[in-house]
Amino acid sequence: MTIGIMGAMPEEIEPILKKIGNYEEIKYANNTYYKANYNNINLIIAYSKIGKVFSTLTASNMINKFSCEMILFSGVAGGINPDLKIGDLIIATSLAQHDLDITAFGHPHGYVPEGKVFIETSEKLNNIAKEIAKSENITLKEGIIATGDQFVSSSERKKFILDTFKADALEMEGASVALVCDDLDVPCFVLRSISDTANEEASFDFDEFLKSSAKKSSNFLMKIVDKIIING
Ligand code: 4EH
Repeated sequence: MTIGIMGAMPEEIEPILKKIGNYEEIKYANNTYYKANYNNINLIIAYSKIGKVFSTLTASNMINKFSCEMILFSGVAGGINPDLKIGDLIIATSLAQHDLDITAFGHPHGYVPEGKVFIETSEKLNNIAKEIAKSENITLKEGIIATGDQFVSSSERKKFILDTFKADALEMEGASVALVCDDLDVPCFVLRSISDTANEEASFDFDEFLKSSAKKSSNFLMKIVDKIIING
C-alpha cells in the first residue's frame, strides 16, 4: 500500500517527517517528494507550495507518478464557523472553489460546465477520523471547506464565502486536491487545524499560530495513518 501525504507549506509536513525520521528524497517536477517505509507500508510525503495550481500538480504526481492509492492532506485553515477556534480540527466532507467565477454566464459561483461546485471526500476515511476523535476525546468538526487562490483577511470576503458556499473554513489547496482525486478515483481526505479566522487580524494570527496548528493537524493525521495500516 502507498499513501500520499500532502501539505502546502514546509511547516505543514515538517512534524510528519520528524515523526517518520527516515526517508529518501526524490526530486521531481521542481519539487521534493519524501519516500518512507513506515510500519511496512509506503508513504510519499510532499508540500506542494501554496495555491490551487501547485496543489493540483502535486496531487496528480502523487497518484500518476508515485502510485499513491489515497491522498491525505494536512495543514492549517482560516476559520469561518464561529464554533471553530484557533487550534481546532476540521475535516472536509466536501470542498468548493470560492474564487471560480463565470457567473457572468448565469452559472453559480464555483461552477464550470462539466464540473461540480462541491467535491466530496472519502466517507470511509472521514469515518476513521471520527472514530479516532471519539475514542480519544478529541474535538473534530466536519464541514465544508472553501478553497481559493487568495489569503483571506477580510470580514467581507469571509461573509461572501459563508453566504455562497455555507463553508466552515477556508484555505488555498483542498478543493483542487479533492478534484484531482475525484477524477482519478482515488480516496481523498482533507484535515485542517485553524490558524486564524480570516478576518482583518488573519495575517498576524497566522504568523503566530501556523506552527502550533500545523503540528496539531500533523499529529492527528498520523493517528489516521496508523489506523489505516491496522485496518489493512
Ligand atoms: O497555503 C496557504 C497558506 C496561507 S498563504 C493556505 N493556507 C496557509 C491555509 C490558510 C488560509 N488560506 C486562505 C490559513 N489561513 C488562511 C486564510 N486564507 N485566512 C501564505 C502565508 N504565509 C506565507 C506565505 N503564504
